[in-house]
Order: sequence, then C-alpha cells, then structure tokens
Amino acid sequence: MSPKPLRDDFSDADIEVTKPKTYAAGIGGVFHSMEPAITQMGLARTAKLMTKINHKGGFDCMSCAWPDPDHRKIAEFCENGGKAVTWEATPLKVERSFWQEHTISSLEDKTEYWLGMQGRLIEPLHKAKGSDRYEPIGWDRAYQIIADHLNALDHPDEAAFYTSGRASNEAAFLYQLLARVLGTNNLPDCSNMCHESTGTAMSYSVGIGKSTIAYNDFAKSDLIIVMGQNPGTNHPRMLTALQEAKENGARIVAVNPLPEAGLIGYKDPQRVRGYLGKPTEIADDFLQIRLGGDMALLQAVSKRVLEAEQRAPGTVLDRAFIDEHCDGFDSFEAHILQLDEREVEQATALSRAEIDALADAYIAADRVIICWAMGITQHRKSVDTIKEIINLLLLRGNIGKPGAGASPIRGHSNVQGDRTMGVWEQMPDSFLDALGEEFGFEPPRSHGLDAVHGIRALDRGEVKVWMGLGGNLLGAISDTNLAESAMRKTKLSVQLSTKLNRSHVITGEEALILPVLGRTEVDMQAAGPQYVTVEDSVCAVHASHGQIEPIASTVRSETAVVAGIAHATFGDRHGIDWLAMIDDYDVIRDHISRVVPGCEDYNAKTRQRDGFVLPNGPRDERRFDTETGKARITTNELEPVHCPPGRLILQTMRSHDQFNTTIYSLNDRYRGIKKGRYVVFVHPDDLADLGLEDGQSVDIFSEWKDEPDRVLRGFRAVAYPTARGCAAAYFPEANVLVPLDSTALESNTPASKAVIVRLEPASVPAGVGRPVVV
Ligand SMILES: Nc1nc2c(c(=O)[nH]1)N[C@H]1C(S)=C(S)[C@@H](COP(=O)(O)OP(=O)(O)OC[C@H]3O[C@@H](n4cnc5c(=O)[nH]c(N)nc54)[C@H](O)[C@@H]3O)O[C@H]1N2
Ligand SMILES: Nc1nc2c(c(=O)[nH]1)N[C@H]1C(S)=C(S)[C@@H](COP(=O)(O)OP(=O)(O)OC[C@H]3O[C@@H](n4cnc5c(=O)[nH]c(N)nc54)[C@H](O)[C@@H]3O)O[C@H]1N2
Ligand SMILES: [Mo]
Repeated sequence: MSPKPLRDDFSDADIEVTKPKTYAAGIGGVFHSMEPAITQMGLARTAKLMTKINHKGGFDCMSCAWPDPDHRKIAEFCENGGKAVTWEATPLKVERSFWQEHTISSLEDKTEYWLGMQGRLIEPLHKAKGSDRYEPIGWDRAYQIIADHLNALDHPDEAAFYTSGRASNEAAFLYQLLARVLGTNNLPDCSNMCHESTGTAMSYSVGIGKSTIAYNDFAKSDLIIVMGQNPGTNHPRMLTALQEAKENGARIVAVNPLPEAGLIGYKDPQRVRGYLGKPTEIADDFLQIRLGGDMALLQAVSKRVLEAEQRAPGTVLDRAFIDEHCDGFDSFEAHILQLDEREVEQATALSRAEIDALADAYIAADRVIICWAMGITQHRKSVDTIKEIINLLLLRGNIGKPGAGASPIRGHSNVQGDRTMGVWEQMPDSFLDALGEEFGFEPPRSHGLDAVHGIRALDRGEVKVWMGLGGNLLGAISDTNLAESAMRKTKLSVQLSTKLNRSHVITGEEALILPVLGRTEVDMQAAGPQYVTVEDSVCAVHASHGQIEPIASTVRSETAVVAGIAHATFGDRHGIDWLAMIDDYDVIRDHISRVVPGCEDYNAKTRQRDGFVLPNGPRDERRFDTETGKARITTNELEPVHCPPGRLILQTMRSHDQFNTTIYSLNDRYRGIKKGRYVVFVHPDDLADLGLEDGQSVDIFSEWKDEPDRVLRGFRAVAYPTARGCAAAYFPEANVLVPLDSTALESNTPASKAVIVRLEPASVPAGVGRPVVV
C-alpha cells in the first residue's frame, strides 16, 4: 500500500465510547496497536529505525525524556515512541501542489490531526505581506528577510525566540546565542507551559531545578509515589522501571483524579476510590484525589510524620540530616501542626484513613522517591505544592541517598537540555558572564518574555518578529482565540518545523516556514555526518546519531538554519564564525564546554559510549546551592481551588494517541474513546446532579473573573470514574477554555489542570465536526 495523505478532516459523528481499560499494553503491543493512519505513513522507512531507537550509536527517541537504563533491551522504546518515529519518518511530503491547492486561510478550519497527516515540509516557504499563500523561496533569500527584519528593529526586545523541547543541545545553544547577540533575553519556551513550576520550586528549595535521582535509584527504592502523571501513555517505559522496583519489593502509590490504565488496575468500578482490596497491576494504592488537592495531601502527610515524631521522639525524623542540611524546620513544624483536617478533606476528597495509610507507608520506608508531571505543575498553587513535595522528602532525609529523591518527569525529549544550554528568559548572571566572555559581547541582563507574557506582548503589538525553533505555540498556549489574534499583529513570524501545524496557518503579516531535519535523519555537513546531544530527565547527556536519508535534499538541520540566520543578520559582528559551527558541530561543543557548567570536555564526554551524567549537588553530595547553602524547608499557605456550586474543575490532558499538539489518531484506547476527541469526562453522579446524561451533547463555559465566558459547544458528555467535582477534556482543543491570566503563582505556567467550568445542554448536537468555538 503506498502512503496517502488523509484528504478530509474528521467529524465526531462516528465516535465510539466503551469502558476504560484496566491495564496498559507492554512492549508487545507496539506494532499491532499502532493506528492505521500512522501505519499508513510508511512503516517501511521506519522499520530500520526501530532497532536504533535509544541505542548506543543510534538516535534518541523524541517522544519523551524518560531516561535509558544501563542495560538496554533490543526494543528500547514503546508504542508511543514508535508512533513519534513513524510520524516523523513518513515518506509523505507537502508538495508544491499542496500550496497551489490551498490558500492559508482555507487551512484555518483544518485540525492539527489533518495538518500533521499531510506529511513533511520539504522546502522553505514565504507568505508575503497581504498575500494568502505560501510560495517556495530559496534559503538565502529567507535568511535575508529575517536579517532585514531583525536589523530594522528599534529595540532587540521587539524580537522573541520561542523554543520547543525537541531541539538538540547544539541547536539550542546557538539559538540562545543568536537572541543574546541581538540583545534580548526574550527566550520563551515550552517549559514555561510545562515544568516551569518545578524549576521555580526546586531551585528555591534545593538549589537545582532538576531530578535528584539516577535511573538506578528506582530499583533501590522502598516507596515510589507517582503524582499527577499518566506514565502508561506519556512515559510508557517508566512502567518497566516501576515493575522492576516492585519486583525488588517497592510499594507504589498513585495519586490521580483518574484511574489511569497502566498506573492502576481496577476491576470493579464501584471500588475504584481509595484503597483497593487486592494488588493491582502497578500501583499498590490509588488515591483518587480531587484536582488541585495535592498540596493539602502533602501537608497532611507531613503533619502525620511530625505527630509520629512527637509520639516517639528520635524515631521518625532524620534529625541529623535536618540539622546539618536544612533551614526552616521550626516554622514549618509550627505551621503544619495547625493544619485544618476539614480543609484537607475538602481539598483532596480523600478520607483520613487513606491519608493515614500513606503517612504510615512513608514512615515505614527508608528510601522514598516522589515523581510528578503536569497534574502537579499546571495549577495556581503548583510551586508551593512542589515545595511541599520537597518538604516531605527532607523530613526523613530522602534526598541525596540511594533509592530516594525528587523526580520530576520531564516531557519533551530534550526540554531539560535546552534549559541547560541557556534557553531561558532568566538565565543567571554567571551563565551570561561566561557566554559574553566566550564570544566577546555584553549579553543583555534584564529578564525576557516567557510564553504567556510573550502572547500579551504580541497582543500589545510590541513584538515585531516572532520565531519558533520547533513546536506549535498557538496550539500549545492557553486561550487560543486571544493567542491567535495576538500572533496576527506581529510583522514577521518564522517557524523552523518538520510538519505543518496551527502556528503555520495563523501568522504575522509576513511569514516563513523553514523545513528542518528530524532527529531520525542523517545530518551531513562539510566535516561529515554530525551527531547532536540531548539530556534526559535524570541529567544524563548522550549523543544522538541520525539514521535514515533526509526526506529531501532541500531540508536543512536546525543547527544550520539557526547559524545561517545569525550569519545573515550579524555577518562577522563580534568575530563569531557562525559558518564554522555549521560545518562541524564539534566547534559548537567546544564553545559549550567553556560556557555551560558541568560540560567541560564536552566533545570527549559525549563521544563516550554512555555519554555522561551532569553534576547534581543534592544527588551527588547533599550539597544545596541555595542562598543559604542549605535545603529549605518552606512554610506555604494552603489555598484550595475554589469551585462554586454547580461548577466543575476541568483538567486538560493528553489522549493516548497524541504528542502534545500532534494528533496521531482520534482514539484514546485506554480511556475507551474511539474516533473522536470532542468529549468531556465527568463523574456519573455529577452528571446526574447537573441534570445531564451520559452521551448528551453539552456546551462548556469557562468562567474567569468578570471576563465574558469562554465556550466550547457540542462536546459529548462521557460518564467516567474521575474524582467527584472534576472533569477532563483533551488539550489542545480545550485550550480555548484556559484563560491566559490563569497561571501558577511565581512560575506563570498556565493553570491547564484547573479550569472552572459550567456545563449546559448543547445548542448544537454532538458530532457536528469541529466544535463551535465562541
Ligand atoms: N505519548 C506521549 N508522550 C508524551 C507527551 C504526549 O503528549 N504524548 N507529552 C510529553 C510532555 S511535553 C509532557 S510534559 C509529559 C506529560 O505527561 P503527563 O503529565 O502524564 O500528561 P497529562 O496528559 O497532562 O496528564 C496529567 C496527569 O495528571 C493527572 N492530574 C491532573 N490534575 C491533577 C491533580 O490536580 N492532581 C493529581 N495528583 N493528578 C492530576 C491527570 O489525571 C493525568 O493522569 O509527557 C511527555 N510524553
Ligand atoms: N491545555 C493544555 N495546554 C498545554 C498542556 C496541557 O497539558 N494542557 N501541556 C503543555 C506542555 S507540557 C507543553 S511541553 C507544550 C508543548 O508545546 P510545543 O512544544 O510548542 O508543542 P508540540 O506539540 O510539542 O510541537 C509540535 C510541533 O513541533 C514540530 N516538530 C516536531 N519535531 C520537530 C523537530 O525535530 N524539529 C523542529 N524544529 N520541529 C519539530 C512539528 O512541526 C510539530 O507540529 O504544550 C503545553 N500546553
Ligand atoms: Mo511538556
């Protein structure tokens, strides 16, 4: 069968809703479960790749940032890695005929699914001011257009440089250099919408915004608490690590409003809440928490730990650790002992017995790991919640010893590396000093725009050039309608991309699409085939080598394109030889080795078979690089999510067949959804209370301060065993509902897991295709 693009968009009319699955498929499910649409994209080109994913000498899977074990299996990847690789390695191309057939505005009612299925972008494209078409353009001309715009700015802060977490360390390093040589720290990135809360909280509490464990710690742990994360879908290889930990005797506790397959097995939906009678697939205990209740839960567990110490002094807390390494214990203790248990019950919807049992398990364990992802980071009180995770760990010295630690599980495969390389709007002065010294210029010092502030600045007309190194900001950011109208106000928007998405359809007055190589492809430069480097969730850095022929000879590597833009813009200003960095990435890595802490001898270290692990103070030597030189036990005010009567708290999340804004298929196998995405999951008793029925078409109204309601119409209500008072819908569609100003305190991450909504019987039936967005 020759691969064919899907010619039509989908409607939800054929949606099938069945019972959710009770367990996740293992590696065996990899090929047969890959959806026909994705298989159609050309498994042939992909087959060779499957044996090279995450292998030494192979390439790093771009599906997530889960670390590689030391002993890699033949198939060191998962079903969703398979989908990501097939999606990228498709032989389908967006040919010139496509652009003759389609004006840009005619693509506006296409979904992300349809856009992605059109195939790979293969040549640079230009939309002139006033035109409704993309037309092919040469690379040099494209670079010159960007250079002219950048050089014409009144101030460098009128440019912003967005990054998505798939960019390699080499490309990311050059990209932040481009921004800073221009004179701006406007480096918003996907991390602003993702683990920013983690970075903010952990940097304050323990002096580093990264995981404090190594891969092997999972197997040494006694208790692993997985909070706000759906590994069965988003980090499937983590299930192997959890399984191994369990075989070594670890207890696993899942904290989640949804009984996610792979995390827990539940046979009897009546008994889904709370402790389950018999052992389950992965989790021994499942705490079905209310959305946003984690901070209260963590404080309640800490309170029980402190009370146990009071009953048996000297037996529960790790006093020696606290005295030697921590600040703030006394005020924390005084504060937590006052905790109001009724408030905890309200916030968590958990019983005291459930919380007691978690506290008992925590006290009984010598080595505890707490993992978390978006269910924790995308709330108003996320930063304080993560500080409470750290507090709980510190009480019993669970940081900086084998089998214990804090483990944020990252999203994009190199999102952590991009930050290490300087893609951040607030890099510390020490980094900027080193960068300036290496390249002979004075980097700007004032902080730049993050993603949310970037949209605000676009909306005010303050950003004249918006560039995206990968990603799909308009699909990913909150408040879609506002974000799209903001983007239209910029003068030039530029996307370095592999495939089409919403951010190519909604543009500035003038726009460029620059097609780039994916990680699967051979990157040939003057000095020969080049490798790039990436960093995983546990700070391990290694090389990734492209394997297959590039999709077209006209496509360039991200590194080459960024350096090409810089060369066109600056010439040899500051004496930086951008072209030499394209010819041989060793030149970039030499610069990295002199600028980025922990990356000394970067070329040599990344050529080692296993790469190397970046230094990590808390993990390696219980060193905490905070202002006080100690880990901070912090005191934080509880502020549960306020949900007025008759409203629900809605979370926006991923289906099993998507990668962020990339939709592989319309199915969400584990949750029992087929051929549709316009659904809202609600507890059956809540549906009944609201006078709604399972399967009914509803309008979803999002309420935010005194702003007019944001609305999605014609969604199908699905009765689902989520926590009471909570609802769930898929991102990116539901981004329309997330108010731009509804963000986490301190980190400014959109509160995508806490949207206050009202459901009403729909004015349009479900299944009319693209929902009406008001
Ligand atoms: N296949 C695939 N893999 C991916 C991605 C993908 O889209 N597809 N995305 C990548 C990226 S960038 C990221 S950041 C990660 C995301 O990985 P996840 O964080 O697992 O992604 P989400 O789908 O947002 O799921 C959030 C989970 O947290 C739960 N949750 C929501 N709110 C709360 C809460 O208040 N408390 C608790 N305890 N739980 C809550 C939800 O029920 C859900 O299980 O995955 C990465 N890997
Ligand atoms: N409501 C809601 N919103 C969310 C979230 C949520 O849970 N709920 N999650 C947030 C999170 S955690 C994240 S990380 C962001 C994601 O935000 P982004 O990282 O901006 O979005 P992606 O969907 O990962 O980007 C996909 C696009 O990247 C391009 N691409 C893919 N591979 C490559 C490559 O190798 N190189 C280049 N140059 N381009 C490539 C393709 O064109 C593809 O269309 O979304 C956030 N938005
Ligand atoms: Mo993410």
